[in-house]
Amino acid sequence: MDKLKQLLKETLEKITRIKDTGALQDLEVKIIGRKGELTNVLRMLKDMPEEERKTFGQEANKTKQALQEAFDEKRASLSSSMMKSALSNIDFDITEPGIREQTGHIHPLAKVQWEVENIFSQMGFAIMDGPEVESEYYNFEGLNIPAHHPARDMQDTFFIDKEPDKKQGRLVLRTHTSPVQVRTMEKYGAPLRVIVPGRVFRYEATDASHDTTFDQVEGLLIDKDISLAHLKGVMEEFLTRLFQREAKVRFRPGYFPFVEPGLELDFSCALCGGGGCKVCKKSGWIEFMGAGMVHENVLKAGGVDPKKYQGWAFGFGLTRLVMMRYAIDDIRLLKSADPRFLKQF
Ligand code: FA5
Repeated sequence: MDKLKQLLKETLEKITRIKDTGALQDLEVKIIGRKGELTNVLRMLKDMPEEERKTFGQEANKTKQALQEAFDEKRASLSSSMMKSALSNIDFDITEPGIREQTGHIHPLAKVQWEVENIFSQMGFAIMDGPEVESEYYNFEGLNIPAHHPARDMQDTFFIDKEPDKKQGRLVLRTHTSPVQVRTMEKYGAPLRVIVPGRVFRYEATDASHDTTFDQVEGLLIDKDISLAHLKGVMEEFLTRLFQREAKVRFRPGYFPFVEPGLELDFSCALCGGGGCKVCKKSGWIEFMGAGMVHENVLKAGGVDPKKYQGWAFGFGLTRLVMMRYAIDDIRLLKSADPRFLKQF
C-alpha cells in the first residue's frame, strides 16, 4: 500500500514538472504502460491472499485511474499552451475573412468537343489532328478543288505572306477540317475510321451566326462495301446519344467537290422532337452538316484504291452545335473571353 501511495505521489509531482508532450508520453508508458511500474504492481495481485487482494486491488485501480486522469489533463493543457504560443507568433488577424480564389472552368466549346469525342470513340473512331496553317494542296487540290475552280469561292481564305512551295502551293489558314482526310489516308491507309475536331478560319464578315474563327468536326470512314446507309446509322446513333433523345436524320442533295454524291444532313429538332418550334423554324428539322461519299480523286490523293475501298465523309460546325446545345444566340460570345458570359456554364 505504501509503495502504491509513493508511486502516486512521485508520479503526480513529475507530471507537474513536465513541459512537453514527448516527455509526458514517456512517463505515461513508464508508469501505466503495458510493462509500466504500476502494471507490474497490479500483476502481484494474483499471489496475494484473498482478503488483501480485495483491498489492495481496489486501491491499485483507484491509483491507476487518478494517474490516467492526471496524464490526460496535462496533455490537454500542454497542447492548448502550445497552440497559444504558436498563435502569439502570428502577426496577422486570423479571424479576418479570406479572399475567394477565382477558379476557372471548362469552356462550353471544349465540353461539347469532349462529349463528341467520347461518343465517336465508343463507336470505334480514332481522334485525329491536323495543322491549322495548311498548304493550298491539302486544303484545296487534294480535295478535288483545282486552282481557278469556282468552288474555291465557297470558302474565302486567309493566306500567309510567304513564298509558295513548288508542289504544295501557298500556305493558308485552313478553311475546313477536310484537309485531314487526305493526310489521314496517306498516313494510315484503308480501312479507317476517324473524327477530326479542330479550329478553322474564313475571311468573311461576322454576324450572329458567322465568325472568322470557328470549330468543325470532320468524320471519315473508309472500308469495303460502305454506303450512305452506314452514315445515316452512325449519325442517328451519335445525335441520339448527344441529345439523349431519339434523333432521326434526313439527307438533301448538296454540293462539295470532294464528295460524290454530296449531301446536306438535317436532324429532327431536339427541342420539339420534330413537331415544329421556333428553333427549327416550324420545320421540325435542323440543318446540321455537309457530307457524302468520298470522291474517287480524293481517295487516290490519299493513296487508297477506289476499286477496293469506298467511304463517306462529313463535316459539321462544332461551334454551331454548342450554340444549339446551350441556346446561345450570338456566335461571337464564344470567343469573347467575357466572364459575364463564360460564368454561366
Ligand atoms: C465544309 O466546310 C465541308 N468541309 C464539310 C464537308 C466535309 C462536306 C466532308 C462533305 C464532306 P461548310 O462550308 O458548309 O462545309 O461548313 C460546314 C459547317 O461549318 C457548316 O454547316 C456550319 O455549321 C459551319 N460554318 C461554316 N461557316 C461558318 C462560320 N463563318 N461561322 C461558324 N460556323 C460556320
